[in-house]
Amino acid sequence: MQTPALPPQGATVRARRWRRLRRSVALPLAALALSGCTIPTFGASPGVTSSSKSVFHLWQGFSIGAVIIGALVIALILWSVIRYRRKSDNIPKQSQYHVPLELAYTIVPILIVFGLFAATLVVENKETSNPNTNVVVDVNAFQWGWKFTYPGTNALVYGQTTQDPVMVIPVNTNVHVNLTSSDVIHGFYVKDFNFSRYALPGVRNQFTLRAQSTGTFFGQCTQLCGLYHSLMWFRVKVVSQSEYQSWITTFDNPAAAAAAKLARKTTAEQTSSLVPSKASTTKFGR
Ligand SMILES: [Cu+2]
Repeated sequence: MQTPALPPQGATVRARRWRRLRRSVALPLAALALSGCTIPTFGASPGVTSSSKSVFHLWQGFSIGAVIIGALVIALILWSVIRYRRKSDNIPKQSQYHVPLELAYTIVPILIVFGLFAATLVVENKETSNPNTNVVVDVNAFQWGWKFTYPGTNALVYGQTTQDPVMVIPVNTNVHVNLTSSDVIHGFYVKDFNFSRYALPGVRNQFTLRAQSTGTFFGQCTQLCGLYHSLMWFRVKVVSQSEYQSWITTFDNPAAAAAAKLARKTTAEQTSSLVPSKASTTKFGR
C-alpha cells in the first residue's frame, strides 16, 4: 500500500510557524537583556588576580557554550520525538547519506573543539607566564601547614593546622611564587584566584600572581595529604604596596632575621632533592 504523502505545507503555515519560533527565541533573549544581562558565574569566582579574571571569563564562555549546545540538542531530540512520532506501521521516508548534513555535523564539532582549545591556550599562556618581578615568595607545604619566606628579606610566616598562616602580598604587583613540599604531595589552592598547583616533593613549581584588589582570601590544601589535611588552611592577604613595605620592615630585627634564616635553611635541607620544574625567567634565580 502506498503511504499517503503528508499534506503540503502552504507558505502561510510555514510563515506562521517561523513567526512562532522567532517569538519563542526572542522573548527569553529580550528578558535576559532587560534584566541587566548579568552573566551567571557558574560556580567560579569572578577572580582577584589578572589571570583568574581571564580564567573566569573562559569558564563563563565554556559554560554558556555548553548551555546553548545542550539546549539545542535537547530541543532537537524533543522536536524529532514529537514531530516524527509513530503515526502508522509504514516505514517513514528515509534520508540517510545526506552529505551536506553529515559534513556539517562532522565539521561543526571539530570547529567547536578547536575554538575551545585556542581560547584555553591563550588563557593558559597568561596563567603560566613568569614576568620579571621584585617580589618573590617561597611557599613550602608540609604535613600539615605552610611556610612563607620572602627571599632577600627577613619575613617569615609559619603556621600549621588551626593556625592558618597568612601570606602577605602587595596589590598590583607581580608576585613570583616558588612552591615546594617537604614531604608528600600537597595542593596550593585559592578559590578567589581560580588557581591550583601541586606542591610536589622534589620539584619546584613556579608561578606568578598579580592581585588587582586588596582583601584577605581563603586558601586550602587540595591534596589528601594525611591526618590533618582538612585543617591545612592558609590565607592570602593582599595589601597596598606601602603596607607591604612596612610589613616587611617589621621583621627587621635580629630575632626575626635569625628565625627566617633558620626557616630557609630547614626548607633547603628538606627540599634538597629539588629538581627545578623549569628555568626561572625572573632575575631571582636561587
Ligand atoms: Cu596537604
